[in-house]
Amino acid sequence: MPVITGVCPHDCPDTCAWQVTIDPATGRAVRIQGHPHHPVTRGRLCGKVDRYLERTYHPDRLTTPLKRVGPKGAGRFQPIGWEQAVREIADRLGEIVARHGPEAIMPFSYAGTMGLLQGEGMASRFFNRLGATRLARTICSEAGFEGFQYVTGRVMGPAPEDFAHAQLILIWGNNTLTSNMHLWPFVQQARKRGAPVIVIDPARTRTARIADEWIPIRPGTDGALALAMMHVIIAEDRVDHDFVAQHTTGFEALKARVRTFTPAWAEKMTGIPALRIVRLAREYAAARPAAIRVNYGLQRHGAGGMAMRNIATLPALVGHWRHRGGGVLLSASGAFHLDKTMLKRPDLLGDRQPRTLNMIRLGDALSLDPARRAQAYYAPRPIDRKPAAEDAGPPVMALIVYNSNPAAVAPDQRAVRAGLAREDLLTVVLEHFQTDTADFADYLLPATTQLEHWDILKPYGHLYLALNRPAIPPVGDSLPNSEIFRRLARGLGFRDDAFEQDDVSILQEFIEAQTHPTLAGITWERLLAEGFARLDLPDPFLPFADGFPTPDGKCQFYSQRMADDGYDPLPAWVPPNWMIEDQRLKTEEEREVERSPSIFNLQSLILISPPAHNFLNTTFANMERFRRREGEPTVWVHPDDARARGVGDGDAVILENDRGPVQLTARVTEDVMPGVLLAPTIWWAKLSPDGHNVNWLVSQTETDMGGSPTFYDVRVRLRKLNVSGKPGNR
Ligand SMILES: Nc1nc2c(c(=O)[nH]1)N[C@H]1C(S)=C(S)[C@@H](COP(=O)(O)OP(=O)(O)OC[C@H]3O[C@@H](n4cnc5c(=O)[nH]c(N)nc54)[C@H](O)[C@@H]3O)O[C@H]1N2
Ligand SMILES: Nc1nc2c(c(=O)[nH]1)N[C@H]1C(S)=C(S)[C@@H](COP(=O)(O)OP(=O)(O)OC[C@H]3O[C@@H](n4cnc5c(=O)[nH]c(N)nc54)[C@H](O)[C@@H]3O)O[C@H]1N2
Ligand code: SF4
Ligand SMILES: [Mo]
Repeated sequence: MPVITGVCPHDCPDTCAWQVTIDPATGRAVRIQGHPHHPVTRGRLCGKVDRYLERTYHPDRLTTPLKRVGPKGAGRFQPIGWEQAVREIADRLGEIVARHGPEAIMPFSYAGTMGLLQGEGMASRFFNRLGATRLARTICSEAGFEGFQYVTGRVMGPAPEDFAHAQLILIWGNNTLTSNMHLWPFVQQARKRGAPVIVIDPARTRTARIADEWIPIRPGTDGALALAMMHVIIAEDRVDHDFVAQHTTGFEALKARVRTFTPAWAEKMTGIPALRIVRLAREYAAARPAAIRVNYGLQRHGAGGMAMRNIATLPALVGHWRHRGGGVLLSASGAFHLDKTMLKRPDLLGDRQPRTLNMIRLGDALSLDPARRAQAYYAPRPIDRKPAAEDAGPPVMALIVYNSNPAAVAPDQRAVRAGLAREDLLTVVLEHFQTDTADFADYLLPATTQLEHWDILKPYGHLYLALNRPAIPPVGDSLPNSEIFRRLARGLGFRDDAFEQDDVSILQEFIEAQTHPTLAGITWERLLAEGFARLDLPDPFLPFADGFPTPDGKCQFYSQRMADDGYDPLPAWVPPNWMIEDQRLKTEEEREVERSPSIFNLQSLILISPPAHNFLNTTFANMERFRRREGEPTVWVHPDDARARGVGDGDAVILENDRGPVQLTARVTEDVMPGVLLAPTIWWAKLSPDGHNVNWLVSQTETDMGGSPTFYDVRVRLRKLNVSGKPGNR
């Protein structure tokens, strides 16, 4: 039976290569497995993508273009043909451009597929040609990314395979077994050679449970831990002076800066005993080397950028970048020097400079109030300014959603849905399934899955570029995103060659257009023959052993760029928003308790909502099999916090703040720190008990860097759902 090589499209660091077996008699895919020769995949897919065939052939798959028949948001549609759908959408977009200008059209997308073509390839060509509003894609990683690259110049780290050579592994804000499982075999190899594995996390995750040690930390305080570690390393002179002298800038200023950040001080911030911090710093400095796997969990806080900045500073101080496996891995993406110009065709913009709106403020962006629209502008640094209301530009009159599910994943769901419910907003959604967002579509267009289209994937957790070949023809009348945008372009009368090229020739030309030496050996022919190829980098890859791609070639203990952008140029302590709010809330709550002393404990808790093991963001959460494995929308509550509120294990509870409420089931457990709630997510709202998921509780507040969301910096009150089943206990 024919076997086709492809690659997982999902937003996951592992970017696994796969093999799909086709039954020649029926043309159907009958088997999917991890590619046995891919050095990171090593023959295994995760439990979700093991079932990718089930997802592709799912009876709920969208197979024909649909047009809304019911009221907005009701999710009632009737089938129409492609020709009619494209004509009607193009006509309406044309009218909007004529009346309001092209900026009234807004794309909304993220990483449903990370494919370069089906992601932002053809879509960018289309929106550039239109001159539509640009989207700042900030929902996941920008805060940490910015914080990291201020220090090192580019975001790269040790290859996952090289973790096997570390003498100490810190898993810092990452649930590896859930969200990066292909790193684990290498962690285990290091462990067999004697390296301890320490997990730093507010929760005893499944990764923390099988590690050697779990160090609980209060959410958003990692920056304080890193500062105190630097304090100990410098005070006890455990510094690699040779590396510091050759490859860093600002050591004396750093030394002065961290003097007051003692372990005793950090204990008060983080909740980690001072003695443990001292020991951690010593163990860290002594390892030759230590590998830190840091991920995006700890930067979804108000000060997430600075926290990452501080952590990224650590390895240079002790010279770990010199050694195989040493350093910090946040993302490998900086190792890929891909030139995407021919893919995205920015030239199609001409000299137009459309506004850029921040995706995490979709609620504000869709508002008809210009003052709120101005708040949606992307202005990520202190030196950037949001415009005045009168300069906010036209209201968004058309939203085109692909590769994303904002009616479940974006902050401030009440605002998002108020926008999506606007009768005067044209919403077009390209999807596989009728998601929460799809319910709000005027036109719902069926897209192909990775089994049905061509693409190229750039991973962010390892060094292998990969080609995806289609294994089966499109299911039903579905089309690749690339083809949908091509047809919309033609419908709008765009005659540019950019919309005439087919997928294979775009990808081939893209590969042939690359000029960076690390891509030299990666030819189209080779990708066709082998499926994936390692960047032409030395093995071991020591990204910063001989210097840093910063303006002065050095690791920035002191960063002039940070100063220029309006930040503290040195590692600094910036508290998370919940800590800043604490004081204000405390007094408010005390007043409320005085007014009504019988009231149940109002003291608010910090909510974090990291990825559920069996979902990938909201993808897979509509499949019965995975929902059964997850159980139901749950919140982990420490026994002390549960007892104070009369909450028992398995009770229905309500979380609320200015934005909620959200109903969940309590899991009373010591696996989460006191004062912290953990709700694994992202559940579909319409498949949740009260039609709300946790993103009803999250605000549109932006992080200190990158304009990212503060998903894990959320103050909520917890109470038991009363017996009548109605929220409320007052
Ligand atoms: N199965 C599965 N895999 C996924 C995803 C998924 O939804 N499901 N999502 C994918 C995506 S889009 C991404 S961005 C990555 C996400 O990858 P990560 O951001 O690494 O997500 P997690 O692995 O859940 O790790 C986050 C951990 O951070 C902890 N945490 C929260 N706040 C803090 C804090 O302030 N400090 C510290 N030290 N820890 C904190 C949480 O308890 C959690 O255990 O995973 C990808 N992989
Ligand atoms: N509370 C809370 N909220 C979060 C997070 C959290 O940890 N907690 N995590 C945040 C993070 S890290 C991220 S990255 C975002 C993720 O947000 P999104 O990127 O929106 O991720 P998904 O919810 O998986 O939605 C992707 C959608 O794209 C569709 N899709 C997949 N492939 C294709 C394709 O080829 N064509 C088309 N047209 N559609 C396709 C899928 O069916 C799916 O519905 O969510 C964020 N939201
Ligand atoms: S979701 Fe991640 S672990 Fe699962 S198959 Fe895809 S790349 Fe691999
Ligand atoms: Mo993400």
